[in-house]
Amino acid sequence: MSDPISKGLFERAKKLIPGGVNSPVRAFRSVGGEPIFISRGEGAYLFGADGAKYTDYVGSWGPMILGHAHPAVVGAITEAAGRGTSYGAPTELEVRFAETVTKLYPSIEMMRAVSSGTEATMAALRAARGFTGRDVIVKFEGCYHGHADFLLVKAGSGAMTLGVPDSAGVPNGAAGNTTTLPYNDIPALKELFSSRGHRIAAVIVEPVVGNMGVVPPAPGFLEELIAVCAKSGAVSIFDEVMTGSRVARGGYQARAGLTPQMTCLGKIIGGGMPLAVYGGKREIMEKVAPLGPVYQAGTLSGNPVCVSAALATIERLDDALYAKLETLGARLEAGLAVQLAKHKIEGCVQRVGSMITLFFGKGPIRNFTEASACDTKRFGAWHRGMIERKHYWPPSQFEAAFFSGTHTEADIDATLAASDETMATLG
Ligand code: KE4
Repeated sequence: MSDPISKGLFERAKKLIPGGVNSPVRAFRSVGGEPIFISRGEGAYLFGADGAKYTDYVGSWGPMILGHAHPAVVGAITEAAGRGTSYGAPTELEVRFAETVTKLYPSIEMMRAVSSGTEATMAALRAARGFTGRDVIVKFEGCYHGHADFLLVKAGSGAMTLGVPDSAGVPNGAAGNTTTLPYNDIPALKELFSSRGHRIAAVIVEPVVGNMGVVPPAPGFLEELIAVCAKSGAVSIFDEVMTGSRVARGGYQARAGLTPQMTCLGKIIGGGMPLAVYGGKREIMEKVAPLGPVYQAGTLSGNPVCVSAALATIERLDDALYAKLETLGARLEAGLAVQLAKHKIEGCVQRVGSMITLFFGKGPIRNFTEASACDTKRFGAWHRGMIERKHYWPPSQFEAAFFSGTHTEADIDATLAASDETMATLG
């Protein structure tokens, strides 16, 4: 349950902000709780408005891989802000940022900075459509790529039909060129491309899904996706907004040795500031204005404060960090799996690096249909128990949890102890 101060703030917020929050998942609606209002973060911890200390596994939904308020990142922001927060003109910082990102992600030959993951995927798909001259885009059920109209689409009656809006306010026309397939379904992908590949502008995919909970790619799925795109002239787009520099310094593409034609980045790559990236093959990106006919723009794109935070973050993404995150992740994953067996609870734990999900459903979870079968009520009860014990887990069964380089084995063990106590109450 939330604290009296959060309750009071929530009542005030709900009067002026839809649901009292500036992004829906923060409202705790899917876990039957009320949001904790946070006053500050420090390393692995968040502090509620009432001063209560929580071990944090949301990490601002992924960006905080170095922990909250990292001194070097805060220092870089402060120093940059002192020189002015935005000029609306090119800077040396943006050149360094582009050189750093393209070195980290060699598949990105040319890139553009934007201010959110939504902007990055929206612009990448527009560039792909402009490059191919085609309209149809393909996404996968359970993957989320931001809230652009044509991405808020649920699967049509069959994979062969075009999408229908998955949100009010999205006109049929906007959804009509989006086809949705089941994630990890290679036959469905091949069938779609054999019949309609010539009309497909791009396929966008979370290379490891975080947005239905953590679902890794099946062996060969991403390789096949890249191959059918190359064969048909469609553009393969890895949405690495979440996985980028999370599962490996160079993202999942580095971890798996894959080369998509375009990549979208956000969260960590922006140092936890409103900074994201889209980019890829030079021949595609040269279609983007002012060089080419695909328009895309942004008042604050690449501003010096955000870029300074990003560079301070990226330069600290070293091998020791990822080795520590792997050790902590393996400890957390094993501990949770043992508890499910001990308490005879149907569930599974799925993890790639330092993104992890505890599913209350029979595993393995390979797609949205299987994720949707999970017991969200039981997840809600477990989540409330964790919040009561001051472990701030993402408030949705269909999200990934994250931890940082500032988390310790003692933090993980304390979280496991809280989970063990909570599972004992689930009945
Ligand atoms: P933003 O527009 O929220 O910066 O990024 C959209 C986006 C794009 N692609 C992927 C793979 C993403 O995970 C996201 C955003 N992730 C969610 C968490 N599942 C952000 C949290 C929120 O919506 O408040």
